Amino acid sequence: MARIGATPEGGVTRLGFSATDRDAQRYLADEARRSGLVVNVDPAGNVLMRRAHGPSTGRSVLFGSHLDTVQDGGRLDGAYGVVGALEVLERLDEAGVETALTPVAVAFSNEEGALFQQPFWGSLSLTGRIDDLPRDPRDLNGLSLREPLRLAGGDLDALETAAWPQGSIAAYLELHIEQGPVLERTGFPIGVVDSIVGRTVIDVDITGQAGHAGTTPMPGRRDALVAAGHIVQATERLAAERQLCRVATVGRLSLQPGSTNVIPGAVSLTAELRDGSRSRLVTAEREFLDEVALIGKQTGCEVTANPSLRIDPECADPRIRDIVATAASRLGLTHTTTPSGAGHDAQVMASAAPFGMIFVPSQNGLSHVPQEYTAPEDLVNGADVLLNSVLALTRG
Ligand code: HGY
Ligand code: MN
Ligand code: MN
Ligand code: MN
Repeated sequence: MARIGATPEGGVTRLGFSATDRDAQRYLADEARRSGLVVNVDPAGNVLMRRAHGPSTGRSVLFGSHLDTVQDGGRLDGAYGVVGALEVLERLDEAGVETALTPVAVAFSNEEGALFQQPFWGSLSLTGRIDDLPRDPRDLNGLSLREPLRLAGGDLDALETAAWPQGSIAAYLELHIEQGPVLERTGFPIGVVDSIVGRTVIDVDITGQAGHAGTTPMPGRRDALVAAGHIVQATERLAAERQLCRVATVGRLSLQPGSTNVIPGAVSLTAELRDGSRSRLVTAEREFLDEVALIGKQTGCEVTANPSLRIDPECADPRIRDIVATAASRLGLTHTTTPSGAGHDAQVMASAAPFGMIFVPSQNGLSHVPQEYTAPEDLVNGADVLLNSVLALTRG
């Protein structure tokens, strides 16, 4: 899988709904079919894999992750959980295991939101949260999602039919690299996730006055990038000094016209705030909006700030946490309880089903970079824990 979208630095660029992402989706589906599994792509572009013969009950246990990556990302974020899920389903099938609930492996579409800026596209659709999605999604270049989604086997006009009926999902499980340093530092091969951080993204547009960089005196300038600089610092302070949220990042910024001898007239940026508490996120957002308005006044720029994403923090289900911990113990693997600072489809699935997550160590805690690495032995351990957890959950 890591060959699809491989970068010279050893990482992967596989942006959601790009041609490369489609290649990965096709490769996955071909592998699953070769193993005798049944593959469907839903209207949101999610790939769903099932056994050809299964229980007649309508309730399912879903497990999987996402195949898309960030720009210049790693090989494992997302893909590990999807490949692991396919392997688990194949093992169940090869062994002829009979289950009470239906095991379904899933590759969610566009989890990262790197090209089409809506993250969790696939899981929000599958859980019926269409109101949280843009009506006419566009990528960073303004191109519509309609055609890329169709090429991926989806259908923008039928998006609401991607939703599963209430109560049809008995549980959701996700296997993922930790993406942080805790497991490696503490020496535990398995992390049992207890909670996932919440996230608010605010789109900020700043309009100043472009002009000649040589002739326009400093007093009275309305430099949109200077205003943006204040906003970047205010974002950092929000978490680092004021501790209103756990972390805060300006990850995207573009300016117009972008010439050495022209005063920047317009800037767009995103501020991303994360915390484990929903109410703290609400407060941090309000404080941020107040501060941004003040910076607009002080710099003479027109500033608009609109939240484009609000994803709640969520807690894993105690019963599923127990099942994962027991599976690890039986395999002779020590485990620790850990929160997730990264977002996951699991927290979106929380609105439809109880969820659990299994973490494996990330070397040097690195992720969203080409250096992302987990030792093969650790990857196998995680997949074994997933297999045994799915066995326990599908028993009913
Ligand atoms: O950004 C995140 O936390 C996740 O990797 N999508
Ligand atoms: Mn990621
Ligand atoms: Mn991920
Ligand atoms: Mn000139």
